[in-house]
Amino acid sequence: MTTSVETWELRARFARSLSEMYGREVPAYTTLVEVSEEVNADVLGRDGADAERLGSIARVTAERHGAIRVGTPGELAAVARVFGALGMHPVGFYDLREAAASAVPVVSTAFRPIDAEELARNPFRVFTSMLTPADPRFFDDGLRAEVEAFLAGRELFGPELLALADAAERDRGLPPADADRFLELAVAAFELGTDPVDRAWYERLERVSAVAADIGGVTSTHVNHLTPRVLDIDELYRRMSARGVEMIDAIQGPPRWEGPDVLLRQTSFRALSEPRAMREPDGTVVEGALRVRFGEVEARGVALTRDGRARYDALLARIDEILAAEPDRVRAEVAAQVWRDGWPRTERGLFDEGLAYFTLTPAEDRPAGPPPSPGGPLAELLDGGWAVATPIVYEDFLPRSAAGIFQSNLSGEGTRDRSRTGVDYDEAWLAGAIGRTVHDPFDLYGAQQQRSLERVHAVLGTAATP
Ligand code: OOG
Ligand code: NI
Repeated sequence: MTTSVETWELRARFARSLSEMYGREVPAYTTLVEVSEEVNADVLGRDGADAERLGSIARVTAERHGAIRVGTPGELAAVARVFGALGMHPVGFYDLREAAASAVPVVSTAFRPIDAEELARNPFRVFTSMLTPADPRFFDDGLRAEVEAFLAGRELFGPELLALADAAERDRGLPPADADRFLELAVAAFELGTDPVDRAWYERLERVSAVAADIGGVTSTHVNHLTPRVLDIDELYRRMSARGVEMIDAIQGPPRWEGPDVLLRQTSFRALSEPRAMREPDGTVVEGALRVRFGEVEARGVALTRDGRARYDALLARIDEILAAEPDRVRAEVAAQVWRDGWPRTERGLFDEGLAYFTLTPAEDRPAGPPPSPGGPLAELLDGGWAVATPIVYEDFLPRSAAGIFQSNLSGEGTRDRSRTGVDYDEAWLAGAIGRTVHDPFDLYGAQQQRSLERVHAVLGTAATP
């Protein structure tokens, strides 16, 4: 029997091939990756081991997330099979219809590895959105029927790709030749399409929403951005701007401040205009141009608990309130002030208040002999040097930031009929549509922390306090 290419290796190779393809096709992405690597090297030189607190430099350098958009539950189920082959599982449910001010008629999830070990091997993740043509705020009955008919007539992932994907998921890997073929087909499925775009149809959808046109106006899907991870996003923003790349006007997510970085900070630059074959109403095919692929970069912080997340949301709301009342103030400054008032300044503070997740490990240089009070509080183990807490990095996305990223890359506002009520979608609906468990991100982080804590108690011979 030939040794098979294991799931994690398929994922790592897929991420690398996708990155190569994207770099060939979108040169600005290559610049972004170069500048990110420069910044990461500088931060490592400046901060030493601290720079690797939230992931080794090897992981951070290789780390990417991508984003794709599909049209139907069936397409979402198919893409889940492709990602399943790569050890990427649906995590979280995001409703961007509400989060965005412009028309963004999609609901989303993220496909990613869920085990700490798998994440450490390669954390590649893909933010995946599905169009909601059944939502009457965006689509009237006539247009909905046309969109659905158009989507029913296309095939994003062919039978050979899906058969290989199923085999890879079942066997947790593929024989080398099948692995090559699978990766070739999988990467090709996410390249920009070459079929001529029906201009009139595309433009009709664009009037509803540029996202609707990007999804339902063409016959294939494509990666619309691929995001490297950077250790100092403010510095990256400055360097990209200095190179003449026009960035969106802000960094999404938490502000820069002196305390621990939480969750996720992101920024992007506008989609570039790319040549695309267009079919005119009279049937002739001409060269046109579309702006659909853009660049984004992110910095990741510690994962927050439900309480931490509630505080995060409340503080963001507070920033908005202050800015609404005092519109002349600078957002970044207001935000930093609100952060100083609202968060503990140290990781330990986050831990003690139950706001963030940590991995606990027995300290290597712990005192000899058993800890003083074996049933005592965990804080004692940390204070006495028995155990150490390392932050768990946030592996997911933020709906408001995602909406900002979508929005900053749309050509127009689109339209929406606010007098109508939306259709409900939720995590359970998503799970049913794709026939897979949709994992709750909080549960995943919580279980990781809990397992690490149990190990600490087992090693130290201590007991968990209720
Ligand atoms: C996805 C936008 C969301 C992020 O990083 O928050 C996203 C899209 O534009 O399809 O990728
Ligand atoms: Ni993104």
